[in-house]
This record gives sequence, C-alpha cells and structure tokens, in this order.
Amino acid sequence: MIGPIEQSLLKQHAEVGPLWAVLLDPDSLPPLELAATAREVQEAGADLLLVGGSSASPGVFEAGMSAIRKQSTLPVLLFPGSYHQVVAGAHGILFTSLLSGRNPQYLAEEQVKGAPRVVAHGIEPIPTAYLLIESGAPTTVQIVSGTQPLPCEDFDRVLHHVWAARMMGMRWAYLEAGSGANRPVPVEMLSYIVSKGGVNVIVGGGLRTPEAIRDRSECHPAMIVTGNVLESRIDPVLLREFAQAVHGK
Ligand code: 1GP
Repeated sequence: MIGPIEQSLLKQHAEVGPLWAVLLDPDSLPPLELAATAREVQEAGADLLLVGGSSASPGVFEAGMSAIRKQSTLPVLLFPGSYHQVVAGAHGILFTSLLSGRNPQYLAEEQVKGAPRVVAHGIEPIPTAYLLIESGAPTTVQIVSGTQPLPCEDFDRVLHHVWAARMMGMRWAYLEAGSGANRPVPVEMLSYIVSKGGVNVIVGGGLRTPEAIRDRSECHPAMIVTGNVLESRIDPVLLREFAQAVHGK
C-alpha cells in the first residue's frame, strides 16, 4: 500500500516534474553543519532530504536527524547504508535492496534486521530497487557492499533489473553512479529506463554541475539526488542554480 509520504511525493512530482533531493550524511558533517545545510537547501528550493551514509557510528545518526528536523520542514527520508542507520525521526525510508549485486547481506539480510526498526519507529517504507551503475572507478558503495556495478553501456541489463524489481512489487528504482562518481549515470540510459521501466526513477551520484543536473532533469526522472558537492561548500548561488536545473527553469 502506498503511504502518505510517497503519495505526496508522487503528487508533487506529477505537478512540478523531477524532485530535487539533497543527501545529508551525519557521518560527514557535525549536527550544526547538517542543520545549516538543511536550512540553506530548503531556502534554495530543494524538495526533500535524504539522510544516510556508508558507515554508522552509534548515536551519530540520531543526533544528526534531530538537528536536521529542527531546522527544516522538508520531508526527510532515510537512505541507510546499514540497518544501524534506521533511526527515529524520519518521515519515510527508501527501503532498498541492492539488486544489482549478488551479496545476500545487501539483498536481504540488512532488510530483515532493519524491518523491525522501521516498524518500531513508525517510519513509512518506500520499496526501492538500488542499482549500482558503472561510473569509471570503484566507488565507496561498491567497496563497502562488495558488489560489482552494472555495465553503463548495457541498457537492457539495467532494464531487466528494473522490471524484476517492479514484478517483486518495488515502485521505485535508484540508478546510482556512487557518491563522488567520476561519471554520472549516462543521460541515454536514464532516458531509456524512465521510458520503459514502469517505476519511479531516482538518479544520483557524481552530479556536480547545473548542466549535468539539467541534462538528467530533461529525462523526467522522479527524483534527482545531490550529495557530496554540497558537503564541502554551501554556495547559495550554486544551490539556486541546482534548483533551477532540476525544476527546468
Ligand atoms: C549517493 O547518489 C548519491 O548515494 C549522491 O551522490 O554525493 O556524488 O552527489 P553524490
């Protein structure tokens, strides 16, 4: 069943086109800086926040989530790298399975451990296939998960993963080049998957310029994610350019 957060994201997507999600990693920024970034990106025009990372220090995610929620009224979705990151305070969670890989830990084991935490904290799960796409060099998520990405020239292999996900009931697919990727997901692949996949497509990884974002926005995904580039500097002008690039202005 589609919950209220997913419904409102889909409604907003239908009305305004691709949504801009900013990924915040509580392991990379202290709570005060996370809160400041959350406030700035909301003012600039971000549509939602994702909170997640590849490591999980005890207590860090709770403190980060609390700081973010105090400074932002945007919807906040967990995008956890492990079940330890499933903490209270989020509106929803991208409940992912790393379908591009064949590591049982990230296909199912983390999910089995995370599910009771999702229930206990009353977080809305959004079932999402997580697909790593080859992007020029090994990324942290590949190394941590011990999985290989899907080749970036084999569009049908990616499409078949998306179809399998859809047939298993997943309504979303995240095409991930990896944080800080050399090459983002190719525009041609994104366009192919959006048109044929039959799911809501999220794209992220290595999107550092308004041009790269605009090119992908024109493929009409449901959501475009930026992360890394905003951790090193909060530049209000760049933020506005990102917002305009996503929203086609
Ligand atoms: C990573 O797709 C996100 O999961 C964001 O990537 O940090 O490269 O923007 P970047």
